[in-house]
Formats: sequence, C-alpha cells, structure tokens
Amino acid sequence: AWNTDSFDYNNYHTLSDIYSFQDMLVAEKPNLVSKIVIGQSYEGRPLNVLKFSTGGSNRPAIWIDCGIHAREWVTHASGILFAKKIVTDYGQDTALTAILNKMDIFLQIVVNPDGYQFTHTKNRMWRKNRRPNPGFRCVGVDLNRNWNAGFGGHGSSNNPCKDTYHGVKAHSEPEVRSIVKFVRSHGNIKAFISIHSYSQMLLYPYGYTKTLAKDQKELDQVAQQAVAALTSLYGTPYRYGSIITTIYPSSGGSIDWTYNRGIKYSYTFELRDTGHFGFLLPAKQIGPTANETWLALKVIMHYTLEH
Ligand code: ING
Ligand code: ZN
Repeated sequence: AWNTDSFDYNNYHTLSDIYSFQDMLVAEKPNLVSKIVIGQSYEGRPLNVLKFSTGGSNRPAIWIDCGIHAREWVTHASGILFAKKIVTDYGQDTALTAILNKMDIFLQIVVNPDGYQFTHTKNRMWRKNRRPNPGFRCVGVDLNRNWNAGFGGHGSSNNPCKDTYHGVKAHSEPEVRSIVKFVRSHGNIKAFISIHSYSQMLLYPYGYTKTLAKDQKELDQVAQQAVAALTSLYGTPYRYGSIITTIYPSSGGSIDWTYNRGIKYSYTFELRDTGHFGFLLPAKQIGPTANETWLALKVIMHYTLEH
C-alpha cells in the first residue's frame, strides 16, 4: 500500500509492513500523530510508539500496547486499526474528540519485534523475545514475566526453556526496559492498557497476589462498563476480573508494575477467541475484533478523562 487508505486492514502483515504503515500514517497526519523511538530490541530493531496528540505539553496520557507476545497476531492487527481509527474519528466521534482535546494517546503496535519477525520466518507459535540465554540452548524471555512486580513468583518459570521464563532479573530485557524508562520519564500516564490474545477477557491487577487491588471495586465497575460496550456490538461474550482469579496466577506482568507505580487504570485485554482458532485467528475476524475492542477502549479512556 502507498497510503493508509489502501492498506489491507483485513489481513495479517509482516513487521516491515507495520513499520511502513506507521510512517505513512505520520506522513499523512503530522499534526495529529508522530513516531517516537523508545529504544531498540535485543536484535537491534526500533521500538516505535505512535503518539496521538492535539497539542499541549506532557498532557495526561493513555498508553496502549500490542504484541508483547509474538504469536498473538490479532493484537498487532487490531493495533493498526486503532491507529487508523484514531486519525479518522478525531473531530467526528464525540468521545474520542473529547479525550484527544485533553489527553495524549501512546500506542505501541509491536512491543516484541524480534519475536514477531520470528513468527513469520521460523516458528508461528513463538511467544518470547529472542535473547539467547547464556549457558542454555533455549532462547527467549517472556516479556510479560520480566517486570518488577512479584518478579519470579507463581506463574513464572526460572527455566529458560519454558514459555513463561522470567529472565535473569526484573527489567533485564531491552523491550521491557524501554517501556519502563518511557513510563517513568513521562510521569503523567493515567491509563495503561496491554493487549493480548486469546481468551475474551478484560483483566485488572493483580496477577502475582490474591490481595485485592486497593481500587478493585472501581476497576471492576469500569471493566463491567467496558465489557458491556464491547459485547453490545456483536454479542461476543467476555469475562472480567483480576488476573489471578480470572485467568491464572502470573508474576512479573506489566500492568501489576504500572498499577503499583500509581497508574490506577491498568488493564489487560485478552482478545478473541476462546480457543477454537486460538492464536491462528482467521484474518476475517480482525475487523470485528478491533471494532468491538475499540468500544471497550473508548469506555476506559473516557472514564480516565473524567476521573
Ligand atoms: N496472557 C497473559 C500472560 O502473560 C496476563 C495473561 C495478563 C498475565 C496480565 C499477567 C498480566 O500470560 C497471554 N495470553 O499471554
Ligand atoms: Zn500474551
């Protein structure tokens, strides 16, 4: 595609196509979207973040990331559609316009570019990054077990050959460290939303402990409203609740770290489906998945704006 109108949104794309898409979007709408490079992956690829902003300086912000796990292809594909939707709907959609008149949105479509590339060339089911583990034949760290929140606890593995290997220490991985550094230096992020697949769930902290988040009541109410909006479009059933009670115990996850840092509206989505196709979700479900998820994202973002 030569521009973002002719881009094929109903198919999965290579990493280089996603990089081109991001550059085209910035070139077409430079007053609304810019590209920030927050760091480099282990293999040296740029870690790109799209910034959607209508002005101001260091406005309160929403963070959305996709593709922390390489094989979760519908998350990258949905992220592309969210980006396009933001530029087409600004000035048209009341809620989004209100959000962007006061807040910035940061969107990282590919948190784990090395892993994503590997799923296209070598192993479609790869999850982790591609850092070699010294002294072991197995490669990769689970980037959603590497954060400093219950690091090394239940639901993570100290075995480099496992898919949930947490790494040698918290924030050891460049892909994680780049986001940590960005979040710390920004200092004004109000909502942090990390997108995974699959399971059809909307999750909030915690994953590493059964202790309730101090805002659990509010987080649960917002989740309920977000899920209601999502389900209203096509009837897709979603469950919601804390990570540990709704999906499984899991330590060192990103949203537990952001929540403990004071980012109250920290959520994780698990997009379609519930396991029939799993990670191999047919491309014709990309559009519907992104459309329904976008409604839930708008609920969370708009609630954040008003609180
Ligand atoms: N699910 C997430 C995982 O990393 C999760 C579930 C969410 C864990 C938030 C911790 C924090 O295992 C998938 N599909 O990867
Ligand atoms: Zn995942």
